[in-house]
Amino acid sequence: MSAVAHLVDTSASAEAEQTDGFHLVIDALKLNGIETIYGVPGIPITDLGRMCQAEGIRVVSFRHEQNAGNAAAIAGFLTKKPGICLTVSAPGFLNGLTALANATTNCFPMILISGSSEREIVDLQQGDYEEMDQLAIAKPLCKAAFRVLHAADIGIGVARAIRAAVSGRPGGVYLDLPAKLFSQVMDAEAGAKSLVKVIDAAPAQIPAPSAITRALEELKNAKRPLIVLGKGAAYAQADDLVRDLVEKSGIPYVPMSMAKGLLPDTHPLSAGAARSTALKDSDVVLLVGARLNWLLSHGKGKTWGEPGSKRFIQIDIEPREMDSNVEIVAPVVGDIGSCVSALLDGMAKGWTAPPADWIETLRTKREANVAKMAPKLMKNTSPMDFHSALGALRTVIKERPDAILVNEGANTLDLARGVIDMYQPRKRLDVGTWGVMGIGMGFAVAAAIETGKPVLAVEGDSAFGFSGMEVETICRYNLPVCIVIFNNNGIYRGTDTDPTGRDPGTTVFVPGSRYDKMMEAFGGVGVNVTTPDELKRAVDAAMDSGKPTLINAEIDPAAGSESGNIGSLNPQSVVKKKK
Ligand code: ADP
Ligand code: TPW
Ligand code: MG
Repeated sequence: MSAVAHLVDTSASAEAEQTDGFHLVIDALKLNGIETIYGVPGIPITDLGRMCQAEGIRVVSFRHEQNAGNAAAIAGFLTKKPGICLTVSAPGFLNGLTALANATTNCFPMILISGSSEREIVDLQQGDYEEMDQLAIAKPLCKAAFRVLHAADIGIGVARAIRAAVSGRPGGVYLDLPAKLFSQVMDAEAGAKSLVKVIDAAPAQIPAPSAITRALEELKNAKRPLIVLGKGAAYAQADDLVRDLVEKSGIPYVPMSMAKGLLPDTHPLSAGAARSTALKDSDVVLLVGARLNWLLSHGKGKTWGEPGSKRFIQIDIEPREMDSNVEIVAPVVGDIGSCVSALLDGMAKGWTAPPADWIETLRTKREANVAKMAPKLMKNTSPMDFHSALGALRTVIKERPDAILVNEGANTLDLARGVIDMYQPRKRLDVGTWGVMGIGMGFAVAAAIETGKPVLAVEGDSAFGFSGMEVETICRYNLPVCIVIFNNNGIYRGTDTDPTGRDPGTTVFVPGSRYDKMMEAFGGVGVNVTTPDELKRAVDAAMDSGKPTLINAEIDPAAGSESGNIGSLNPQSVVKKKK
């Protein structure tokens, strides 16, 4: 039997071979190189999952759709192919939708495929099982949304979803598949012909030569140029070109969080450890796959020094990103590989390295900052604080640069980002543009599945709670994931109290919780540690063995600060209420 022709009716009266919606969906996905699906089973997609598995697609079943969705999203980021999340209707769809919206916000290619209930009943609002107008709800939260009503359109529907997810600025796509579609039967040969193999799903977008000339002029006139690398640059997988751009231009760079490791953080031109000075004192800034959103203070304000002191050049595949916050004097619209390659061609015709005093200023600042931090990272005390614990993990990643670091929390996130150097591209996965909690276990599962590399998930105790049930998934699939919980007994700190004395404070958890026991419940390894040395030993053991491991790292409950590094965004009441 061919890959696309499945015998549905085996009775003697059957004349032609037939296929159905189930098989057509699977064949369409396989034809387009989809190898893995992340999801949660149930009506009407239980059989779809089973049949995908039988047909050789890897199906990773989660405990909650949001985590499956986050897995799909980060699979998309890591592979440049759309990550697929499969859910049931209404509640399952809604659970997956947060991840779809987050993927869209972060420019990760992902397709949320949800089963849905009968159109006739939904549209008359007659109360079907899990009734919901899912397409309408998904639309404002993703890049594109499609519904397929006829088996003969499945090929086109899947093709459109794939193209929409990965072409141009990548993002989330919703594909609505009503229950009735799956059992629709059609002639197998016609079905096979209806499938579409997407050719050149994310075509190169070549920048205009005039845009390149303009950008090079700006860079040549700069006295204190700076490159900012964003996660778009990491996504583009143009690693050698990006490295050449930095090294051949001699321009220092600052990596955004998920662009860390695109060049090693120890690179002589990295100004990561002198970030504030680099942003404030630079005069011309080349943004490569990084938006001037809140994470870059919208390109203005104190962060960027004197008003009018900056000229921005921006490389981005999305034309409308230009001038979104401040004027972009040299927009370079195209894919990062093509744009950087064109800049390098232009530079080859004549280029002078930036003034030495600028490089020296940043190097001095960087060395001073690194020296200031060093003693904090070496303390071997108990209870641990964030720095002493992170000092141990920094060494782990230095010794195992191919491991993938997943990171979420507040202090646990902000301090780990600064302390843990990354050495290879796309090894740091975190909360991204929204600063969303709950990505941890979904990202960890997909990182392990998609890359086969060991994963170290460094999680605030609160952050972990958003996806913690997936430790069962990690054990079930026996993934090489080591979770370290920075257990400071709460959100930001573990010291809050209820002024009335009635309840626990709103930001604290059960004191002395032992998250390691959760892992043991499912057959994984659980370890409780109280010193940086113990922590390092436990992580090394986990990574050597590849066994699912959860390490509960006891952190001083008083060590953190409110909202980590972004306390300035946290409104606080200044009004004292009279009793
Ligand atoms: P960061 O948070 O690291 O600063 P952002 O998510 O804000 O990064 O920005 C990523 C940018 O990269 C987006 O504007 C997106 O359009 C762009 N982008 C994504 N992929 C590519 C690509 N292949 N070529 C060019 N730009 C890209
Ligand atoms: C979906 C708000 C930001 S950070 C955080 C919360 C709840 C947890 C911080 O505590 P944690 O880290 O993880 O223990 P630490 O080291 O500082 O103690 N809901 C969502 N996303 C966000 N960002 C929040 C709530 C938040
Ligand atoms: Mg905490």
